[in-house]
Amino acid sequence: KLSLANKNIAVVGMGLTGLSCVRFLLAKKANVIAMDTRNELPLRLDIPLVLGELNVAKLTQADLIVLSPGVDLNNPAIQKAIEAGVHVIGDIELFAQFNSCPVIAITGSNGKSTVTHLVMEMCKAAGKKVLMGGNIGVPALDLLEQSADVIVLELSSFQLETTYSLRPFAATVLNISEDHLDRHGDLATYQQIKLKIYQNCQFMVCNRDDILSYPVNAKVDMTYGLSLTKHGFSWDSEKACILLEGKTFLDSKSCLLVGAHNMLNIQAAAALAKTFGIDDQSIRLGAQNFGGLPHRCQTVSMFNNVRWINDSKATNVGATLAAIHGLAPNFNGKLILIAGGEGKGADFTVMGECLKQFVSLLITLGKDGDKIASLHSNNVKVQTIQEAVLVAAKHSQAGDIVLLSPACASLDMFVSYQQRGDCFAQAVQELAA
Ligand code: UMA
Ligand code: ADP
Repeated sequence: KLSLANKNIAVVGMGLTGLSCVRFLLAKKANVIAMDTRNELPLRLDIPLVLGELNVAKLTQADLIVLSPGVDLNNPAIQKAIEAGVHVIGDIELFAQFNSCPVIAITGSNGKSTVTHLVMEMCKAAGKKVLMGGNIGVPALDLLEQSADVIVLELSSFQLETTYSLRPFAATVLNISEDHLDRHGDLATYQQIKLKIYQNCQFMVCNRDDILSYPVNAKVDMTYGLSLTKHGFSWDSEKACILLEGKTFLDSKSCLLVGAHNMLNIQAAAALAKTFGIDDQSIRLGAQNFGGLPHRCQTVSMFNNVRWINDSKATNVGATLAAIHGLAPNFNGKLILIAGGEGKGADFTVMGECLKQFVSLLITLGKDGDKIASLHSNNVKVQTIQEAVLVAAKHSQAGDIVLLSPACASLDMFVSYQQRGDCFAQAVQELAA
């Protein structure tokens, strides 16, 4: 266990994570210095604070650096401190060092938040005291203040990159497709970071149909996937049922979640809950009671008898492909897609075929919108979400779907994906009023 008392610890990044680290470290009697690359902070801190460009000398003087997930580990100042022998960790490593409650850990390029919620619902249905946190919004260290039967953690690649001693009770990598390559450089590096979640975990729960996320030379305890098999959880697309060991486990018609990707999410959550000893009935109840999270393939209006869907959380290509494949097979109208934003260095060409096959009209916006527009002959380029909604309204008729699923981050035009989704929903409402 790390000894923290009287140690000089630099916490870099004063967002949700950094502030939770400061609180935790002060309670452990460490000497904390806060750093942030912004020039001013919107809050007051009662500890030494260094603002602006990261200061190599100050970082090198520290006994330990605790890095926020939003700060690049490859930042030259951080790298110089590492070369000088300073250990760099993240908040999840601190959490792991001090936590004694069983952890169910979830990562993947897409579906993390949905699966994290599902696991929580399943454990709750079985009467367990559950805490949920990590990348989902509640910093993991804040969870240590309460007691629980189980902690469900959503972990990002940024968090796993600086984590070394987490020993999850059960863990899964849901899937791996390109994301955050602007930070991690290439897909192989991103993949290796995601697979770190399986290190020292007791039960490995894996997606047997996703080659990149399936660990090599490892003892996998339970699998899930959309392929039909007699092992683990699987999916019978004809009966639209989730199977366990080849037998009907859950009829999708009894669930509020829709789309093949969500049936996979339910399977993953069920497998994780099962390894933790949650009974089948509670697993079913948890799955059936969960209606999904806002901004994830959420119908926000039926204006003009058109289904307006907010999938603003689709911040990478994989999520947008899942949304289109999840919607298109069951419907006969036109699919109008609104996409574009900050592309994070992604290769959009892998979407080309899917766009040509299923999308009637493509409306693009944002920094990398043009790259997506070039993949579809029937495209309109716009400047704002409001304009996109107007164009979509003009070209849609009863029975169609208008889908905001940007395949990009929102930060070039909005403060968050939530603001982008809200802006879309509001623009549709204003049009309908
Ligand atoms: N900062 C710097 N220098 C930088 C970058 C950021 O000083 O180069 C500072 C900013 O000025 C700001 C602070 O760091 O003061 C922000 O810290 P942060 O970006 O690490 O964000 P937090 O507020 O700590 O939130 C983080 C996660 N954010 C990121 O990973 C970018 C949140 O996930 C998470 O909910 C929270 O910790 C609690 O664990 C959000 C996210 O977008 C939802 N995650 C990415 C994703 O899901 O794709 C990975
Ligand atoms: P994350 O927390 O990993 O970002 P979310 O559950 O918030 O995942 O969903 C993010 C986006 O990914 C949404 O657009 C959603 O429709 C899509 N999605 C959800 N589950 C999956 C999955 N299993 N595979 C691909 N896309 C998915």
